[in-house]
Parts: sequence; C-alpha cells; structure tokens
Amino acid sequence: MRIRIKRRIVDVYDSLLDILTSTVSLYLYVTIIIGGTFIYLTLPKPSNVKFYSQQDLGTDRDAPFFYGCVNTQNYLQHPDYEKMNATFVMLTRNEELKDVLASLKSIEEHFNQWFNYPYVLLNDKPFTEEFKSAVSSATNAKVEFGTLDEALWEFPEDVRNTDMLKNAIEDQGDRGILYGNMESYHKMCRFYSGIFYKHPLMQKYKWYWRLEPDVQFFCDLTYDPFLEMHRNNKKYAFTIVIPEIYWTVPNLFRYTKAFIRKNNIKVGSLWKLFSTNYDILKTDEKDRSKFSKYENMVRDDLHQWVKFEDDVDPKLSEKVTIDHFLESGDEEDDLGLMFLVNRARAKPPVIEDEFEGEEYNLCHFWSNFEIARLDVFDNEVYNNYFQFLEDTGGFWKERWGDAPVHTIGLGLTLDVDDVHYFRDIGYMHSILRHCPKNSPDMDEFPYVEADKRYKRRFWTKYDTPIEGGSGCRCRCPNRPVEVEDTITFCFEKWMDLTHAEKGREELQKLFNLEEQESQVKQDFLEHLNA
Ligand SMILES: Nc1nc2c(ncn2[C@@H]2O[C@H](COP(=O)(O)OP(=O)(O)OP(=O)(O)O)[C@@H](O)[C@H]2O)c(=O)[nH]1
Ligand SMILES: *[C@@H]1O[C@H](CO)[C@@H](O)[C@H](O)[C@H]1NC(C)=O
Ligand SMILES: [Mg+2]
Repeated sequence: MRIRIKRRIVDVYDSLLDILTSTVSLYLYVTIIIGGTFIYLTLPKPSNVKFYSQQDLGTDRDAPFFYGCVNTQNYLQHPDYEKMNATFVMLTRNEELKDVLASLKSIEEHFNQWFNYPYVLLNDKPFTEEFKSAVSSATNAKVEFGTLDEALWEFPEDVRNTDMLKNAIEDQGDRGILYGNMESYHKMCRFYSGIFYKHPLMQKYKWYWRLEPDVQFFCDLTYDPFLEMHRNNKKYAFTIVIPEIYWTVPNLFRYTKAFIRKNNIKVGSLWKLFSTNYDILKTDEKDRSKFSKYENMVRDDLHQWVKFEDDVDPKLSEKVTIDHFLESGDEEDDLGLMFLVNRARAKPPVIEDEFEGEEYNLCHFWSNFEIARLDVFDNEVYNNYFQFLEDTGGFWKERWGDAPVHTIGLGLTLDVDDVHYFRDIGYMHSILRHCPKNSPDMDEFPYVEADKRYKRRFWTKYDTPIEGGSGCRCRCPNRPVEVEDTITFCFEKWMDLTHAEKGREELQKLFNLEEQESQVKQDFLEHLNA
C-alpha cells in the first residue's frame, strides 16, 4: 500500500518536472517574472503605516536591557560580572534527538558559546546512551539527564488509568480540541504547570531558561539575560504573548476565582493583563471615602447596568431624563415615561463567562520560551494554586495548557514591573515567531566566536538596522510574519500596562459621575429649552 502511494507521488513529480523544463514554460516564466516585477513597481506603496515592530516601545517600566550588541569579552571580564545560578531546561523524548540538537545548535551559536550555562534534559522514559552522547558532545557546557518517576509524571493515583479519565480525554478528541485526545500532552501540560521546578536536578538552581526541541534563535544575545534580570528586579520574562484557544480552558478562570476567594489573595497588577473588568463603576470600601455621598449613590445605582465605558453616558442620560420626569410630573413627557417603563422591565446585562465582575481574556505568555526565577512558581501561593487546580481535575477533564496556568498563576503574585519582555531575542517555535529589528549601533563590535563550530563566513549579512531597533546581528526570516504585527490583542494589553505612568497602579479609568452627570443634565436642559 505504502509503496504504491510513493510511486504515485514519484509519477506526479516526474510529469511536473517535464512541464517545468519545457520551452513553453520557460517563456511563461519570463513573462510572469517581468510582468510581476512591473506590477509590483507600479503598485502604490503603503505609507505612514507604522507597525509596532518598527517602533521603539520601551518605557521606564520595561525596555530591552541593551539596544544592539554588547562587547561580550569585556562584559564577562568586568569585575561586577557574576555567573548566575541558572540552567536551561528541556523536557523531551529520545525520538526527538534531531530536533533537540537543532535547538541546542541555535542557542549555542547565538548565546551559550560565550556563557556556558548548563542544561537539564528531562524525560518520562530513560534517555538512551546514543541520545546522551549526541547531546553532550553538542556543547561544552555541562548536561544533566533526568528521568521522571511516576509521582512527577503520572496523574494522581485516584484518577490514573480510570475509565473516567480515559473517557474525558477521548471526548475532548471527539470535540476537536487541539491535542485534547492525547493523554501524554495532558501530562506534559500538567508537568510544566506545577512540577518541573520540583525535580531534584532543577532544585539546584535559582533561574531557568526553558527550551523546546526544534526552536530557532535569530539574533546574538551578547549579554547575560539572567544577570540583567536580576539587576533590574525582573522575575519572569517572555518573548510572545497571545490568546489561548477558548475550549481548552473553559473553567480555568472560574476555579481560579474560587481559589482567590477561599484564600483571600490580593492579586498583583499583572492580573490586569489577562482579565477584563466589568464592574467598572463598583466602588470598594477603600474608594468610597474618596467620593462624595452623591457620587457613591449614583455609582450604586448604575453599576450593575454599566459594563463598558461606552455605557456610562447613555445610562446617565437615561437617569437624567427619568429624574426630570419624576420631578416635573409632566404627563406630556413621553420620553421620560418610556425610559422609566423600560428601566422597570429591563434585566441587568449578563456577560457569559463573567465571574464576580471579571472575565479571562485568554491572554497568556507563550511558555515554550521562558526565562524566570524558579521561585515565581516554587512558592506557597503558586504551589497551593497548582494543588487546587489538580484537585479540580482540569488537567484531564479539560486541556489546560501550562501557558495559561503559568500566566494566571503569576498574576496572583507578580506586578507588571516584575515581568520583562525580551524584545531583543529573535525566536521561533512551530508557526509563530518574534524577531526584532537590528539596532543602528549593532556594528560597534564584531562577532567573535568562542567555539570554532560557530565560525561565520566573512560575507554573513545581517538585516538592515532601523532607528530604535534593539536587535544584535539578527537575520529574520520572511515567514512567518512578525507576531507583534499580526496577533496584536494581548500585545496591546501588555503595552497599555507598561506605558502607564509610573506609580499609577490603577489603570482603570476613573470616572467622576457627578461631574459627568451635570454635563449631561446641562445638555438635556438646553435641548429642552431650544
Ligand atoms: N518525555 C516526554 N516529553 C514530552 C511528551 N509530550 C511532550 N513532550 C515534550 O514537551 C514539550 C512540548 O511538547 P509539544 O508536543 O512540542 O507541545 P507544543 O509545543 O505545545 O506543541 P507543538 O506546537 O506541536 O510543538 C516538547 O519539548 C516535547 O518534547 C512526553 O510524552 N514525554
Ligand atoms: C543555587 O541555588 C540553589 C537553590 O536556591 C541552592 O541550593 C544552591 O546552593 C545554589 N548554588 C550556588 C552555586 O550558589
Ligand atoms: Mg513544541
């Protein structure tokens, strides 16, 4: 069967080749190329479109640690340089050797040949000798191999291998949830969510950089990211932030809110990155004293009707009209009567998936790349959170990814300022990539390899720098296109947060309803008298 399919492909290939090489097609090619070039040249060029990727987006809260290249030799010899207590970590399988070597080659060439941070490779099955020796000889750094015992890898004993679990996972496959029907994928997500940092090989370190098989780096990282994070008080770092597929996490946020309520947790300002607030007029005890009595009254009156900023004005107009109707007792005032009746009959708006005034907007840091301190997860709050999630069964009843679990879990304890966007790291995994523009200062220091394997030819060309670029010797592929310019929803949330004025924790718009109402009232009366 297999052979026949292969033959057919060969046949098709042969006939394709015939067509490609015929003279007729040659003429066709020439025409297409010349015509295409002509059309391209005459087409109007987009102007004034400034993509995010072409702008310097750094702020006081967060910006690249360096723009362009650092003189690594001097950097390492500086008396203040200290090697950090850090490691790479990768969960992988024997079958993935080729992809593991590709990732290693890329990170070694672009960073680790100068810094020599060790690697920890983990697997639920023992690594083969072939795997170990191939990986070890791909780097001068220390490599340690760990096998996960059942307690770290398998689901809890009371559900492990039960029909309940098997059916739940099969059902997710039937419903077409991405990787939903793969038990091993569920285990992987659970492992990365709350367990990888507990492995004895990981407990030896304070910092980690997560890697995956078959990832690519495009720029040189000429300074120590762990040390710079430490110096700048950063605890967690990402390169890509995007929305999750809804049906993988329908109940994750609901459970999270329950955990917060039960444990009386005061979330950090990072929480705002991924939660939408619908209680925009609700005043907590702390704020009540700041407002006038009247302001508080209006807020109490309107808050359940107002979910979005744009609802405020219409609701105030309605209130002013009704108030006027009731005060004047004017029976001819049809509008006032209508608003009064409508309000009496209306139900407060309900937003699906809103829990206690908030909804998960699905944003998450793409966790296949992470540079972080282990203790952003290995702490009491997060460990309890993971245990709570484990007890709900969501790692198999649903297909919670480690990325949304990490991100929401970090929101429990971290502030926006604790997080760093490694905008100057060019990175690709599967179909998404972020790759920075080169900095104009890039050529100040030449590339000097520390390992002969990574010698570059003298004609190696790097991307043309632009003003405000942060990259060092980047060579970005054309495809896939830049994630900053294509999947922008969550990235814009991140920018809102990092561009907020320093010191202002509340990003939520503060309304002054009293003032706004008197404006509406004035307009109303003018209109009435006209
Ligand atoms: N040892 C082991 N590693 C696994 C298993 N499942 C996944 N992994 C590893 O966990 C990481 C993430 O798994 P992937 O299947 O690549 O998941 P993903 O990156 O979300 O999905 P893709 O977009 O398909 O790459 C990779 O490093 C895998 O090698 C498993 O059953 N055993
Ligand atoms: C690194 O950190 C771990 C965990 O905090 C600690 O146990 C270990 O002693 C540290 N190692 C060094 C060399 O400082
Ligand atoms: Mg992968």
